[in-house]
Amino acid sequence: MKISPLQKARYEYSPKLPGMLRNGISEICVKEGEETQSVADQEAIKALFPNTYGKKEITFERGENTSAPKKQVVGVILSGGQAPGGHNVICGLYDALKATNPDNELFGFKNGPSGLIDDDYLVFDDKYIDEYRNTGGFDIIGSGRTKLETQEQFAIAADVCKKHGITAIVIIGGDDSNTNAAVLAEYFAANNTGVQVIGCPKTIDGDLKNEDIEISFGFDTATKTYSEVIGNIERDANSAKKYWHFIKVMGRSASHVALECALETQPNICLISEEVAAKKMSLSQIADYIADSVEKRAAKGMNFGVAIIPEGVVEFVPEFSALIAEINELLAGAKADAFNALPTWAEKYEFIKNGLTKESFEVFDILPQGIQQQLFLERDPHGNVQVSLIESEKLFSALVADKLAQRKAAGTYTGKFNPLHHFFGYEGRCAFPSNFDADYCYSLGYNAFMLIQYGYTGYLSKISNLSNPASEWVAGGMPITKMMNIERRHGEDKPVIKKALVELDGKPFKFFEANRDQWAEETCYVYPGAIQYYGPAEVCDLTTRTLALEQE
Ligand code: FBP
Repeated sequence: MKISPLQKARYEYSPKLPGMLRNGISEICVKEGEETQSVADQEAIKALFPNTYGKKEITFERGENTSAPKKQVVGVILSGGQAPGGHNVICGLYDALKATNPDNELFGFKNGPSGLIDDDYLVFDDKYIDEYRNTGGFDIIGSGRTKLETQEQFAIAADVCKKHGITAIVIIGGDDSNTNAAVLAEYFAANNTGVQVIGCPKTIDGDLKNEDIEISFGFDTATKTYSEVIGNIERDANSAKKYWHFIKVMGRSASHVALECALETQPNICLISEEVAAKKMSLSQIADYIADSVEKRAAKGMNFGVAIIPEGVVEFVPEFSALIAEINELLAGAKADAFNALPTWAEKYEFIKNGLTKESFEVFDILPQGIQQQLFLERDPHGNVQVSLIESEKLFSALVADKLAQRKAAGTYTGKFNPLHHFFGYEGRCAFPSNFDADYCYSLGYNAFMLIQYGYTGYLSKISNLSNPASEWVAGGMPITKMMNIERRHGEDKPVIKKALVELDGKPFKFFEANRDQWAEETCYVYPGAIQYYGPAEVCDLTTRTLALEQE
């Protein structure tokens, strides 16, 4: 395999561990803290997790390692969307496991959680691991979105573990995967399998965070990657002075990615879905808000700009959600066949007009035809509209163009508006991890093994104090049940890790809110440039603006 000079150089990078893990395995001791309670619905969660609920928070310290000597055979799984640093979690896990006992083994279950059920795995050795150190991607073993959640799957998992003598499973995933890790841990404990389960917090979306988990890994690198390109686009916009760039960024429902990119690059506009929902903004109001910036900038001779649109924003517009719900209903079951049989768009349009309520039809009618058709063509296997596929960057630029045409007709606007569209998502999920993610992930994996070695199960590997240098980071573990509450999902009450959305009273949003009016009218762009892997720590090891503001 041909490798790039950077990849070769990154093999040599030594990830930084938290100070208390640096003196070698023999000098890591454990300190137990308080017993924990779930963030809400304590009685219900306790009843569902009788064997793993209420355990103590733990931290590691320098001191004599008192863990029981035992051969460990650990299985690791990558779950869900890629996030930079996943390889380093596995490298850290492997290094701690081998440093503890060279006979310990690490199994990698392939292509996500299904690998455990299908008993599809590889066993890591030094040569294999060394090819993936400090690299992006999840190709070391592959990832997948199969959920481990049924009793049948758990029983098969227990058999697979028994067959290989597996003592622990590490699940590297987001909120859903770690919820399932907690359920699996409970099953293994209830059935006396002797298999422990540890989770590691992953997702570029940044929505797996709470008072214990400061940041999910991958968010730092992905947002730096998008910010680099957004900064480049800003500079291009400011050079050519003729385009408005509408840039959609990934992040599923939450707007953490969009907000972080805005804090890094100071664009003219950044929509925050959580604010759209809180203020119950309509599509028309959002379009007016952007058009105001276009108009004010045009009045100063600046017919260019940059707008960041979070991936999930349309779901947060109340009238749009109502429209989607009606469309799902309108095309439920056999009605979809009647609709599909109509030969022309004009006939389909009439069918829609007759099927929707007046309010929803009004919303439908202001959408550009391309988006209207997308709503009826792109359906998921259950027949529902796939909201994530809606090209909201094009939707908003079209709505803004309509607003500006009206203002032109009214004689209040005389500028030019040439929009261009971009979507940044997959570009950032497999970048070489920043030093922060390389260090954080390696530490999460190393720490996960220490949790295993000390006999813990149902815990999330926890590294905190992250806005300080790595030497001051704190390593430990938190019972996953502590992060859970009961939520209604698919018509059922389920114990889940609470998803973190952008907090409108949090410091990152407040900072953005205090500055955005100026950014909307003037050109205040910041050009972050490429991730720096070598050089002074204040350039190379800095984490996100979001985390820095949160910990101010
Ligand atoms: P995870 O929640 O699994 O980390 O994935 C996040 C994400 O990258 C979202 O930002 C995006 O909406 C989604 O995955 C895309 O999924 P897919 O890779 O299946 O297209």
